Amino acid sequence: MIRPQREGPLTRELVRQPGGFGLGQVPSRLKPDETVSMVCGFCSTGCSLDVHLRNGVPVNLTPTRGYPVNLGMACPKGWESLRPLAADDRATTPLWRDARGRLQPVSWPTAINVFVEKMRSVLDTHGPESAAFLSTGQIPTEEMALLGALTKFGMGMLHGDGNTRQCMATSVVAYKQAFGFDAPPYSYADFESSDVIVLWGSNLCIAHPIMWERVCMNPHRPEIIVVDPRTTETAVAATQHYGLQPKSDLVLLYGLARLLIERGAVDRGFVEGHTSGFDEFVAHVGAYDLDMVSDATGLTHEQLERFASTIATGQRVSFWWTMGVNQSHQAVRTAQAIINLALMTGNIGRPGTGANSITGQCNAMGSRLFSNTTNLMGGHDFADPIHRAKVADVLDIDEERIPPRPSDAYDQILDHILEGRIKALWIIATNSAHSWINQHHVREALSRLELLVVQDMYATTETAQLAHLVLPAAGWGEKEGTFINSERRIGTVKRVAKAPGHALSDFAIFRLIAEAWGCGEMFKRWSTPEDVFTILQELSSGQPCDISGIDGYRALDAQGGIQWPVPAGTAVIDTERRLFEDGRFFHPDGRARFVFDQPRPPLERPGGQYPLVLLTGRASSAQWHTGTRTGKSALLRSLSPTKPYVEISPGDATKRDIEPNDRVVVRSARGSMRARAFVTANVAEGQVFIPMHFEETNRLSDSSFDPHSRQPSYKYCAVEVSKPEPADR
Ligand SMILES: Nc1nc2c(c(=O)[nH]1)N[C@H]1C(S)=C(S)[C@@H](COP(=O)(O)OP(=O)(O)OC[C@H]3O[C@@H](n4cnc5c(=O)[nH]c(N)nc54)[C@H](O)[C@@H]3O)O[C@H]1N2
Ligand SMILES: Nc1nc2c(c(=O)[nH]1)N[C@H]1C(S)=C(S)[C@@H](COP(=O)(O)OP(=O)(O)OC[C@H]3O[C@@H](n4cnc5c(=O)[nH]c(N)nc54)[C@H](O)[C@@H]3O)O[C@H]1N2
Ligand code: SF4
Ligand SMILES: [Mo]
Repeated sequence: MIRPQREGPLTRELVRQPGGFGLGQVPSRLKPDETVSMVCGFCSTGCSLDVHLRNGVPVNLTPTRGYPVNLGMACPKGWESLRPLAADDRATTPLWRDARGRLQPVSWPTAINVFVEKMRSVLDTHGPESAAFLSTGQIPTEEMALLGALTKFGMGMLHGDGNTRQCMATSVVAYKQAFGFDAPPYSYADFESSDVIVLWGSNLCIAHPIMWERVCMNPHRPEIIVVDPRTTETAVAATQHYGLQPKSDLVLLYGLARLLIERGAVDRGFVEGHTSGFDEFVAHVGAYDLDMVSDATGLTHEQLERFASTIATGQRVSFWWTMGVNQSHQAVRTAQAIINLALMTGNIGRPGTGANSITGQCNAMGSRLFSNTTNLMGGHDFADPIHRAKVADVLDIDEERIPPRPSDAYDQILDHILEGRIKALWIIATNSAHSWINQHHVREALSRLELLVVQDMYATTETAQLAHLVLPAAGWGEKEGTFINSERRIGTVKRVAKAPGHALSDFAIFRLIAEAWGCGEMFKRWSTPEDVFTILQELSSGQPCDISGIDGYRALDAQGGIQWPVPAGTAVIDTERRLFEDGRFFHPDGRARFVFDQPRPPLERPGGQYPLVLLTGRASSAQWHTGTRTGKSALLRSLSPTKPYVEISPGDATKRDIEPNDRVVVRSARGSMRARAFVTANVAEGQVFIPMHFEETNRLSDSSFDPHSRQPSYKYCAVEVSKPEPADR
């Protein structure tokens, strides 16, 4: 039996008020019949939603009219945002796995006590590398920052990463090396002012439907080019679709660069004035002639010529990329090859241009800047003594508390667990046992832990079901803070509903743990999310992501969100801003760099037993990742298939005697899953597609990573599809 030992004032307050008022959570300042605007908690578009209260309870919501992002629109997930809060399987009390292996309700003081006792025992016995955390791009920045500071500076952990590794790590590294800082340069207004829009590995219609609406508002009759091996919803709506061979993007990009050079489409003035490494790049792409590029990509000479000439003749060309680029074995160099096209043609820093990485989760950008995982909070560098001194000074902590190196990456954390070096893991707001690549690997790792803590809105997620300790968390709408969207816009989220049962905001949970750990003093300034926002402003000062000039949450609400940077003293803050209008980048010499490399083949090639390439990704605008939230809405469920299926081309189906809707088995060298055959010409012969929303999908995927970003290559592995054999039935 574990008894509460450390009961500080916060814990005592919690015992008095189980709902958690006062625990760093600003008590609701709302009027009972108010309408409250706040940023959506699903994707990185960052739409604003108006939540309507009646008698203090949210009854409905509508998209905010005049908000500069969504202009009165929302996608199905946004409209249904309140539904997941009321689900039956919300985690309402902490759960601890008893001696018989069952998760049993325990009180908060007991849960916190177990957490501190076990975590401390692991760290004391085995050192700072023996416990780690995995966090998320889906909680407010203030919560992420508190978690990152608590674990690394308070508890003395060295390693912590997040699901943004699965998603944005590639863009972070690509931008840092090319621009000198992780800085997506655009504003959504650029969707409306381009005359050529290139969507690379991005299914905007499904994954960012409101950004697609912005594309549709473009009055310049733009050429819309989609580069995707599949004929996606976005490809169908485009004016040009290039259905290249999967993972041949890098060769295609170098081939396009060569064609543009040959046509004299280089903006010499821009290249000479603002970049470095162009001559070397020209020499590098010389080898990528039409025959070679056509062989590698499967595109004809005519297609390649047309693609290049559309870019060459465009006045305002914008390049946008998402997971078709970031989730690859050579993702960083591919993203940089896109950046190179924008730089060499001078398509950056002007309206309607840019090398623009579209973010995934609602607050992935907050995580990139402030989670204290890969970067020291505020876009700083753990290895830089000046940065460590600055952060220590702002936070008023001993510099020795800041580790001199960044955390290991997600996959390395899992490897360390398998090697027995990491013994305790704290997972917050991510569902690794569904979403991580190669499920055998992650499930094996999680089963070896002495302590697995899962902090989630639901106790029913695949990952929570494996936990020793489940901490029940409030969700979007039940707490306060800020999110940063794809175009660097900071907006607020608010508490319009009370979390069910004893669930607490992540912020309150982190504060309780800080107090019980004995480092509450370190966080005395961190008592409300808005207090933390002020600290983050101070930390950001002087950085490219400087937000010290924002006058608190009130200013964010008054202005329809504010894009970073906003240095102190900024007199007028424009609603839409893009970076690099002065041609100055963040490297010390002010120049952007051409970065390039030799293309490499993927780790696993189709052939023999597994002749097909498996692509994975999003399937509908109504489904969010592992479905823990969207699966709770009957409306959203009715808008998307709920049973596993595999998209297969008519030719491949015929070869295998597979009819539409047949039951099939999909196998890879890792494992297998059952599915229905969806026979469609939208996938090319030799390729199949399975949505990531099914738990089984990552049983097939292969542990392959980009070497620079360590982002998983989710969109390429070898499989076979067949009718079930007697043994499968
Ligand atoms: N409805 C909905 N919206 C979402 C999400 C969701 O779960 N549901 N998730 C959000 C998140 S976190 C993210 S990261 C984004 C992801 O947004 P997207 O990246 O747009 O979505 P995906 O479907 O993962 O991948 C995009 C495309 O990459 C293509 N692709 C695969 N391999 C290659 C290749 O080798 N080359 C090229 N050029 N393309 C390739 C796939 O066919 C797919 O159509 O969506 C966000 N929005
Ligand atoms: N095969 C394949 N796999 C993929 C991808 C792919 O394209 N193909 N895409 C990858 C990408 S880009 C991403 S981003 C990941 C996403 O992978 P995950 O992060 O694992 O997916 P989610 O379902 O969004 O999980 C978020 C979890 O947080 C919980 N949650 C929500 N809000 C809160 C909160 O406020 N507090 C707490 N404590 N919990 C909360 C939810 O209930 C849910 O369990 O998947 C990756 N996996
Ligand atoms: S597009 Fe994204 S941010 Fe907008 S309503 Fe839909 S899920 Fe929310
Ligand atoms: Mo993502």
